[in-house]
Amino acid sequence: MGGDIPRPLFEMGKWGFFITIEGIEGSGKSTLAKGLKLYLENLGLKVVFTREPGGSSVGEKIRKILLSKEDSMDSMTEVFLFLAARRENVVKNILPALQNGMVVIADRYTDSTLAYQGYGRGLPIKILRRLNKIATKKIYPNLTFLIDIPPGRGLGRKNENDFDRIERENLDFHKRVREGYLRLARIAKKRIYVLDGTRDPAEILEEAKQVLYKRLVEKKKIKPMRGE
Ligand code: T5A
Repeated sequence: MGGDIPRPLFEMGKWGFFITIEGIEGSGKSTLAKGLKLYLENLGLKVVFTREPGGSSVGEKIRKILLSKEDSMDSMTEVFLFLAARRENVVKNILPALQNGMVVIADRYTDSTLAYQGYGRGLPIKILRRLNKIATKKIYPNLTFLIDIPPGRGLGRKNENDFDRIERENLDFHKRVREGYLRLARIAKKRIYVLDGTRDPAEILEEAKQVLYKRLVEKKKIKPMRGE
């Protein structure tokens, strides 16, 4: 199993490996990201963690605007802000790390826009895909973990008083986002791996580690060295 492999049994190719983690509110994305980062570092890999919205200095400022409870905003304004933050993150963090053969773990990326602004808000998926393409310079993940959990359960892990602007949306909105994510996973079967988020975090991490290990080897972005 991947976790038992001592370092440095891997050598990274020139171009790194890009992992994104997706799911509704409180599904356990940050928890999984931390576990995977540690796992990969123990394999001797250089890992960059980033989150969206955010990740860059400009992106973190945009995050504050996007999640502020004070302001309401037009759905398309929201899209442009998420994409502006994404563009900065790609240019400043994701692309340079991949070009330097690192593994990038992103807590949310393009699928969030499709799930929330597309399926949640009802904006046309086709247009959002096109905008994502422009914002990302066509840098797409090698592997995406979608942590699936019923909305009530995810939101129930958080303090209602601290809910941000999007968390405050009604349950139907969050249900549409969840269904949207599952639809995206059916469309992109090879890239998106669905994890049952209702289980214990350690169990979820173990399954993700196994899948990740296989994908790294299959993709030949990372080559097992002698003795493997
Ligand atoms: N958004 C984002 C868009 O609408 N469009 C976009 O394009 C983008 C990029 C971002 C918001 O912006 C929206 C989506 C979001 O509404 P955020 O803070 O990044 O906000 O997203 P959240 O999902 O709100 O992040 P959270 O940190 O709240 O949730 P996580 O990361 O999914 O969950 P995590 O790991 O922090 O865990 C939450 C709690 O649950 C516990 C943890 O210990 C923690 O207390 N937990 C578990 N408990 C039981 N069982 C498990 N398996 C657990 N895993 C974690």
